[in-house]
Amino acid sequence: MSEHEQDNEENGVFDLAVEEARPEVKKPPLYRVLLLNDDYTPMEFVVDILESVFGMERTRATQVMLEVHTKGKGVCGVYNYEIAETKVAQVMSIAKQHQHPLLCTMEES
Ligand code: TYC
Repeated sequence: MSEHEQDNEENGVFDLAVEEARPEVKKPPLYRVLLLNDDYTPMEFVVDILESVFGMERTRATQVMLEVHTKGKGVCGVYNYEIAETKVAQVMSIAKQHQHPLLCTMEES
């Protein structure tokens, strides 16, 4: 054993590989907010929701509503967790107030 190693052992010091602290670069996950189709919620009501909750222009809101109507579901927007959760809660609350069965969900994108 070298003199140096002996010294280290006596001092309770060992050679350790130390990794440089890397800057935190992880992006927060994003979530798609989805509207689901049903047979009862009026088209006009869905368009109003897309305008008021998701800030869409009427033409875009109408396109998205028709996509949900024909394909079964559609994306209203992509947000961080907190904002997505808030949008879902807002849609569900307004739909409930008006007694429409409209469903809104979120999924990681
Ligand atoms: N399918 C509904 C109707 O014919 C319209 C509708 C569109 C409902 C989108 C829900 O997320 C929805 N009145």
